[in-house]
Amino acid sequence: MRLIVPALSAAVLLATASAAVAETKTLPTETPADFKPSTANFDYIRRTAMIPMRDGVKLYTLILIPKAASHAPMLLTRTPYGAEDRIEDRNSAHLAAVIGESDVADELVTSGAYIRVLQDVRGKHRSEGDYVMTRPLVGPQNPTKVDHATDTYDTIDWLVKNVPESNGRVGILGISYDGFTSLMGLVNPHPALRASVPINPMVDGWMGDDWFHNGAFRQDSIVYAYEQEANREASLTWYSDHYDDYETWLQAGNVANMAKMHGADKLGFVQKLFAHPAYDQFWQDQAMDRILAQLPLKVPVLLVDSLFDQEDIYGALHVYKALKPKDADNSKVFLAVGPWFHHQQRLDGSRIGQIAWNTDTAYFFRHVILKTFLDHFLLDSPPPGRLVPAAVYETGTDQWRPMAIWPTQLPSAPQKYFLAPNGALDTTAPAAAQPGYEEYIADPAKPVPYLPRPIHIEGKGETSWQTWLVSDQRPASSRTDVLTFESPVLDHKIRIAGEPVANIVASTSGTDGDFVVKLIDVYPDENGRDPKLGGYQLMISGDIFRGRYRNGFDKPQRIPAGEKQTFHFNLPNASHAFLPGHRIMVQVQSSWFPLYDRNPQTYVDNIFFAPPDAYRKATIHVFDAGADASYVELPVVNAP
Ligand code: PG9
Repeated sequence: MRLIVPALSAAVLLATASAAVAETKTLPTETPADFKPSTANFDYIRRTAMIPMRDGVKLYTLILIPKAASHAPMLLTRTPYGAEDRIEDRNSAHLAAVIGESDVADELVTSGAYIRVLQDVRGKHRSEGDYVMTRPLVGPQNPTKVDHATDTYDTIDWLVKNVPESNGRVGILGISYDGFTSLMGLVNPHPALRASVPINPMVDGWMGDDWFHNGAFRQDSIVYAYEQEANREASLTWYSDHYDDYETWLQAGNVANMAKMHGADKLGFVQKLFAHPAYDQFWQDQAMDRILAQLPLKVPVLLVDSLFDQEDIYGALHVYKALKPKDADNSKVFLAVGPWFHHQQRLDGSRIGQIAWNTDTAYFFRHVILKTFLDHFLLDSPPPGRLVPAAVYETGTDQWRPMAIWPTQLPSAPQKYFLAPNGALDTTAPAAAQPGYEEYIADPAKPVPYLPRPIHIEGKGETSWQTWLVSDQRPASSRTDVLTFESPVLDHKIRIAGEPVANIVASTSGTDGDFVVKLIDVYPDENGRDPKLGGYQLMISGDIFRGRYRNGFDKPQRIPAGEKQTFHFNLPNASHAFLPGHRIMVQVQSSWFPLYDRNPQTYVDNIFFAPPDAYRKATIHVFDAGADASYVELPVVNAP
């Protein structure tokens, strides 16, 4: 018995175990080895590809093909913001829901006429490779063999060979950073690239787009660089520690301290910013208007500018200025300028902030200007439609003005408006007077806010950043450190088209300093149908200038304390009519905070690292009499 029991138990155990094995074998996975989702009822085909570049790096590319498409051109956007993040509703059978209004080309694509291609640039999101902020062209700033021009070329080459639904023609378009990549595509372009639409493109980050304006640093650039470069997925967001950005930046002292506090000083681009505060070779080599001016003009381009662009107000019109002279027969360089904030072209364009237009100007842009241009250059058989070389919206009279060339073909005459004693603004030069200047104290401890405080531009439903350029300037004009000069009430309309020029003759008790000049349309004291605009001060054009660059943007120089100096600079392009009953105003101040970093007003080599004791009050004199009178020159149009 004693011998039999274990033998029996072993047999039982063996049987139980083999039953268990058998049971596992008969419970197969419910997931098919090769499942293909059924998308038969979708109105589009979605494909993704890792497109190989010449250096072996593969770029993630999303291709959306309307089922109705055949022989359709491809609209390519190359972005650092995540091709997949551009998709509004990933789970829809309908392309219209998938693309959504975040895409300026949504209506063109959902009509079935175009194929949409979205690509992650190298180093971002699902693409391979290294990320470099607005990667410079191969050359002195980029020792590799690849840049956005080669990546665009290689992508287009792959697309025309691998998307059989296409007609082999490609248009590249995009807003801001994606506008910059649309410009890069014009450098040694692929023969299949037939059109480019850079919208609010970043062109010169030092002169007047995202990073600096005339040498004054835009502090939020650090936040942008952090969110862009801290990791590939852009999943790290900047933390805040005050509701009021004014307080946050004031407490940091200088920009380097702020960067260090967040760890942003470890980021490659932030280090480059700190190493290049002046307009040196680093910036000059990257300015897209300078680059494109040197190259043959091969691809038709529609440059799109926003009159109230809070990020890239400089770029599009400076590329236009560089390229238009090459376009002898007016057939390749087109322009659209609208009354928009940055990227508003894709949204509702019937108003900006408190200022309403009489139509949806963004709808007109997409459905008429953009469509006519793309159809003309990309479709096999374009529908009839008139290509207008330049369509520029004129605020004030609230209308599109078609023209051959902006703005030189308009009968314009520059007209000086002199800053004059007692806050006057006059077209005749003011007589000599005593003391011959207006005075204010610029205190870096109490810089002039660019928006009424608290300044909180991030957050749900927050639009103050988008619309700040049209915000009422009355809070500024009632400060003692802001000078205002105002014309009499106008008895006739004054149209302007082009870049106003600021010529400020001033002295400071410090050894460095900034000047902000704002050209303002003052509404009538009581304003008919829109009473809330009674007395509104609408900035038509305005910018900041860092005084150390008065003798050259690459030549920072100490300002001799107490000596009269001339600060001469262009303001952003304006297309506006000051109407009868309105007044023209110019404001002058020495800070615009925290949008721009504070000038310590004591000359230091690198303002990013200015020590606390360099920040000092300064007494500013702005001359407004006799031969030294400061002025703003307006590009006045002599036509109804
Ligand atoms: N203005 C943004 C940007 C462009 C290029 C470089 C840095 C920032 C943008 O909206 O993409």
